[in-house]
Amino acid sequence: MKSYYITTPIYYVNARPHLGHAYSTIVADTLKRFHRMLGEDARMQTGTDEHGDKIVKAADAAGQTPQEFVDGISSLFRNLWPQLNIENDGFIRTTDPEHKKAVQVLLQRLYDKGDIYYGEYGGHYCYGCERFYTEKELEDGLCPQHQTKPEYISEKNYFFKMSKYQEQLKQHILDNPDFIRPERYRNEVLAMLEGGVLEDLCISRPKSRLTWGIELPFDKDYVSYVWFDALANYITALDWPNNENDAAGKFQQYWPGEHLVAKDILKPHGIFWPTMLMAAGIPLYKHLNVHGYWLVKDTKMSKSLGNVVDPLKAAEHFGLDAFRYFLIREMNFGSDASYSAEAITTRVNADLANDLGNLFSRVLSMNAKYFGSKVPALGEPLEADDILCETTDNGAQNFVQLFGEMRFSQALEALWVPVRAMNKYVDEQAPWTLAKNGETERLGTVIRTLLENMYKVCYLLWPIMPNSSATMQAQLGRPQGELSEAALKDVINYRMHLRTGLEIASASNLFPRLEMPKEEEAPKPKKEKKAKEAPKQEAPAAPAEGAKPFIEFADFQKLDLRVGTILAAEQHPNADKLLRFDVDLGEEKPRQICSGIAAHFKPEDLVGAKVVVVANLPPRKLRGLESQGMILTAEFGDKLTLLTADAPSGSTIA
Ligand code: ME8
Repeated sequence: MKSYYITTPIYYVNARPHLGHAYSTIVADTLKRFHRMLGEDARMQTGTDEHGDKIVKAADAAGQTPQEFVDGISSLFRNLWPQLNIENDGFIRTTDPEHKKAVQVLLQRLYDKGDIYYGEYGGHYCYGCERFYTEKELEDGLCPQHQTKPEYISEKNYFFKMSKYQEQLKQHILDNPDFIRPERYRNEVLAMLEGGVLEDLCISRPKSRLTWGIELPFDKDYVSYVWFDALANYITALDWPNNENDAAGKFQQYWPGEHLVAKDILKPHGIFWPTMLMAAGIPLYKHLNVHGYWLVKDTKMSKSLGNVVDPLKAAEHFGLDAFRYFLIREMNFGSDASYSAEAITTRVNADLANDLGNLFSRVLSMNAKYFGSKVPALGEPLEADDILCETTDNGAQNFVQLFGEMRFSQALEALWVPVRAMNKYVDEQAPWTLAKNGETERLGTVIRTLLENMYKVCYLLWPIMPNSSATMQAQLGRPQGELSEAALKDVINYRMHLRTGLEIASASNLFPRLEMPKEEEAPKPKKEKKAKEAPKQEAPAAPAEGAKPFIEFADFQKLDLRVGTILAAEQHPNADKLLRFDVDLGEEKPRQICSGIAAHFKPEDLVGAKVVVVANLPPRKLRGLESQGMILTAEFGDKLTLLTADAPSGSTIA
């Protein structure tokens, strides 16, 4: 039997789980279920990342020991997943003794091979990010993520020779175009690999500074860097290294697997982890699947901004399956998406209450009225019946293909083509008229055709809405049996699945309409608050007619203008006027910027251009994509040129 292994990030235990964590974990669960539906031996893995400075600080703040603290929060994650109907097969904690031993084996293997060396390092250390920053990467001397002043630390540490594997990794990505997907993230990683020699990775922290970590097996004065420890979970959870060469063990059975992460942790997964695997002589993962952020009012939902949504409360409020459906349908995998009570209400009412729920409810109650809830026989089909069946067959096939390509939103869209076609078919065939005219055989054929097509759709919805799918299948008199490749092929390829004469449900009310919420009061992001508190200054009158008013020098100084290199450019997927760019501003990750200049430039002509960017505008969503800055242009009549500067990425303009 083919096997399939899907992992989520292991989450930090410095705060409670939120919707972002729930999204990744629900996607992993739907993928596992989808692959079970394909008849594969599918396994899903999640867990918690419990070492490092961040955790020690959070434990201190809570007045607990690190161990007490991590035990408490880790169990919040562990207990949440079943409540969201997530069936993870494993839950790993990086404080598990087996994991610690395995990480030590990995460290020792790299050390013995000569891929770990001892050296001196000085840098600006941000405790929030748990990493060193170079001078260039800081913004006004502050950490770009946390806006706090990092501490300058110079110390001796151990380094992993990441640069040694740079070329090999680049070649692997070039040879395997979907190794990192969607493509924009592959391009980001390639840009990092092509942008100069990789810095070797500092993989230790001296115990004088931090003891909450896994001790290096070759130096008792140091603990492992949290990322080195965390990434290894993907194989230690399969009992590596104990079963490395055991064909019957979990490692051989499931590795290499599939990883699922958001774009925030692209670099550790796209660069650190594959080079670590290369050094250890372990095959690389199959794919790194990268999704975007859930935004609340155009700002990333994150614990540090205090604008998080509690997934359990949302699931309780909207209904668990409706909530799962919304998350999978609403986010275009790879891009950002917006979460709000309005968005979920609109989506659930349209797709579930109106389209799917209404279809089940009206067809089952007509069947009850006209046939005493017994499945009617199929008579001679007419062209309209064949067209409907073809539409459903195509929708089912497209769904399976798109879902397998991680295009979840499009997959569900494809499945809703038959759902809508069925509602239209009811309206056009007007069973009530057939009943009135006594055309019982034709009436039976219409109802039976509908019931059969409804069965196909609800069977396929199981990975996303397991409970509702099972209920709908049972309502049609065919409770879900064993999942297998043959069963799925049968559902997709055959048109008759129900039993004539069998008594089935007489009503269905799975997805009640939701009340549109009153003006939603989401907590305001802290950043926004800060900006509002800044005192307003009246500017003097305009210098000349038609020109803008004078501004204070202090206002000008607030602008963070920087040189950025365009690494990638493409048409915005949802707007003709916009282009989407990845721009290197000398930061850890390139920024995504959307700009309304599509009418003036071809995206491919702009790659490599060094442009001027306003870097401190708050991120804003433009037609579904977050734009993290603005590219400056000069306008004359209807001509537009880009403002460019011949200086390295990240250079400040003053
Ligand atoms: O980074 N939208 O843990 P973490 C979508 N321990 N997904 C989101 C999200 C959002 N707004 N916010 C968080 C770590 N996530 C490390 C990982 S793995 C070896 C170590 C999800 O608790 C998303 O999956 O900060 C993201 O990658 C992850 O939570 C980060 O979780």
